[in-house]
Amino acid sequence: MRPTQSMVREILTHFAIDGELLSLKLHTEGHINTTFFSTFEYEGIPYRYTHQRINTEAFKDPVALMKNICAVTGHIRSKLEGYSDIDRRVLTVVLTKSGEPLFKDSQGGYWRTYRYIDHVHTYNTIENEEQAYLFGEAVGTFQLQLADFDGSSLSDTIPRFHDMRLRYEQLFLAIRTNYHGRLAAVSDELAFFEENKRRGCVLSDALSEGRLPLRVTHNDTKVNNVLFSLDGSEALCIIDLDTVMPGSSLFDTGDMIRTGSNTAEEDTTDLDRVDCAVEIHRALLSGYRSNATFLTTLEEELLVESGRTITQIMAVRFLTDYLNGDVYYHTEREDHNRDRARTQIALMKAMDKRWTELIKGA
Ligand code: GN1
Ligand code: MG
Repeated sequence: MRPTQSMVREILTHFAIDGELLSLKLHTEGHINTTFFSTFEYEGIPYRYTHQRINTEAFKDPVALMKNICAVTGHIRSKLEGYSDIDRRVLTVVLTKSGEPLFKDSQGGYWRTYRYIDHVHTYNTIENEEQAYLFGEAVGTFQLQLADFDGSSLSDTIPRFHDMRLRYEQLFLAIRTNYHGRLAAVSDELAFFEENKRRGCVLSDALSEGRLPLRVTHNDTKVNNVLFSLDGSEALCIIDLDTVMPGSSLFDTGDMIRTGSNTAEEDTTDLDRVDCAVEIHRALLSGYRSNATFLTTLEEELLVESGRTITQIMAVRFLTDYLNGDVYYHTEREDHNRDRARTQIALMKAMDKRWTELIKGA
């Protein structure tokens, strides 16, 4: 159940925020957590905040999750000493009045607050090569900032999050259950997944066999999780740190390619608009490489493949949720998850059509 305005107003009184609440608004994007934006006035100046109720179906241990986030943002902050606009380059957690990163409400919901980073742009699709380069740079910067962070101190907020074998097991379970009777509507998609299963497991298998290094990665580097400066000259900050945990660098490049190179939005119903923009793809990778100076030969070799793999894993996850009756992702229409899955499949097909160009440009 979505919390009412008056519930949220009460919850906000438990955070260490000065001033008087001027406005509170529900944010409707984001597939997992419930998000509100607020403005408080203190000594005549407005200050904005982001408040989120953590989805505990997705994130079973919100306390461990916030411990990760506090540690990671602290580490990134230490790398940014000297920047005058440090608060625009890394998220700031606002603690509760008793000094905790989370407030537990009377119904058992877990809430957190961040300072809102203002005067920025976000995009659902990349518009040009300059933006793509900046996006790539930002993903590389994020990984570089965390290159010397001890990953063993982090909890897995969602275990085996990018493990394709697990995602296929979950799909097969949803097919066997067919609880919502939606199976007949997706036979083409399932045939496509069957054909692509083996190839889709390349990253997961290389990681579990120790051929790819385990790094500290973001795991949700979709384009609208990046804040760009208003003048368009910089990608300042990557937000949404819930899934920062040990993983492969290729999970991040993959989601960057999936969301950055697609010419259409993730959930378009007009599949003719879906394509993989070759020049944008090239710019994403060159921006990324300019900072990701640590890649092994195999990581380098699998960069282009990572875009295809992560597109596939999202396709599988969206379709699984469709079969399960839309229990994981927020949806706004009946076939929303099926449409999302179809878009991802269309993007994979577009990548395949352009594969030679993509490899050449990389
Ligand atoms: C979810 O939280 P949000 O909307 O940034 C999902 C990602 C998917 C994404 C697809 C915890 O991200 O894995 O890539 O939707 N996050 C989780 O848009 O499942
Ligand atoms: Mg997220």
